[in-house]
Amino acid sequence: MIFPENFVWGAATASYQIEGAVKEDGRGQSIWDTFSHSPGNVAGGDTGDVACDHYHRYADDVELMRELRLAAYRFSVAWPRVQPDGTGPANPRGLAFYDRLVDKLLSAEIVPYVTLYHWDLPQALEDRGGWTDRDTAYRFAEYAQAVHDRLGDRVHHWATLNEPWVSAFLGYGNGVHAPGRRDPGDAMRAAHHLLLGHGLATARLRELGARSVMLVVNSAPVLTPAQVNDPDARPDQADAAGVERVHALLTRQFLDPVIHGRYPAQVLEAAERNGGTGHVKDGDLRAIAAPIDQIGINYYNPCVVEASPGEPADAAWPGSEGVRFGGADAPTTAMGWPIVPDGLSRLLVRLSHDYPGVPLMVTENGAAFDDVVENGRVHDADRVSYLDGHLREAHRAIEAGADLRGYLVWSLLDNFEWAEGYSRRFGIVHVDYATQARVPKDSALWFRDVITRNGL
Ligand code: IFM
Repeated sequence: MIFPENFVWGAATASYQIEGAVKEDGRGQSIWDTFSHSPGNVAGGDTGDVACDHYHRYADDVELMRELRLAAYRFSVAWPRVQPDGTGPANPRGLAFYDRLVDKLLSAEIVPYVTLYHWDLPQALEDRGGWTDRDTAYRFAEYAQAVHDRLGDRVHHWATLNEPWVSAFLGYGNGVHAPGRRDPGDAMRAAHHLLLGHGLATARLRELGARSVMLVVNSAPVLTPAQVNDPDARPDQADAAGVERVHALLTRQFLDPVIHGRYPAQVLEAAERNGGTGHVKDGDLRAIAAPIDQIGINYYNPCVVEASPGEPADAAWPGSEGVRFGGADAPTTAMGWPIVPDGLSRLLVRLSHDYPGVPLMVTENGAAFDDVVENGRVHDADRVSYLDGHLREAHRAIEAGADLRGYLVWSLLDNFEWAEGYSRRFGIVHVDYATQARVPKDSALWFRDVITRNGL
């Protein structure tokens, strides 16, 4: 099973999850510093203060990437390193870290894919309303320019936001993520302002000459329990309407405005029921629809729903009244997420149908398992099997016509898994947090061979 020529193979990480060094070189405070230091928010009271100490160990980490033959590395820039208070002149010492990282990657012949926002909003902006404040979108475009001004001569692949659904609905809806706010109307407003920030930043990056810009969404096929194991199962009318509504809330809420310049009816209805649509101003949808070059897809598991009359909306899903979210009849990862590899092909095929002409890239896919180090090795057969299954489905989607350009595994390193702290390990490289020793797991060696063969 061989992938197309020039298929991009790599791994992904994010700033707050791996960097540590939260007080170094003038970095300001982010919402995740505040949130993780507030008792009760993160398992075990873990914080990103040290994480994988990548800020100091980046050169060795890039050497490891070279040994694993990665062709691409997707990392994020911490906004509070660049603008400690979220506005104003760029902090050259903060940018210098990414300068060094990019140079090191290029010397290892690894193509940098830079994500501008992977959830570490400067706390100073949150104090002014965060993503519920329209001004944050304009500040984001300015920040994007500051990063491009410093790295744009060497970085050609840009992602604006990582998973705006998570930022909006876990950050402002159910409060499981920073900043920990819980208001459905705030969540809907945050989602719109994130999109506006994406559109403004995209236009700015293009003016500055960026070659490729994408938006990265967390997406999933929305399925009834019966459809999980039987793609041909036909849901009844109520279930089918629930499935399409949740698909609109999860995926179309972001991709329809960006690609088609309009919100789906189900999203407008959800906004109407939760504070209205007054935050959507004239011209916003035109700005949001600034052309992009690729859609980044982060896929882990399907979203399983069925109609349940009278069910109130889930706090993370304004507009989901009458729908119950459930599990699937499938094995699970250490996150409790069902393992359904063909969810990936079903998703990619649908997205290529709904957004024709826009290439896709799997910007995250991977799994947490309870790994153990034995005699200096980690035999993570469960992760190898997860990755193998999903790559087969990625290939199947390509054969079915999806324009899939690459696959980035989540994650290069075990890291700070947000509200789960360090209790969940997603890396293909094991990190001993006491010594910071890195041990490539069997999955890393397996992935290196996949890259070398350009296939399975
Ligand atoms: O760790 C996260 C990442 O930051 C965003 N996508 C999902 C991963 C696993 O939960």
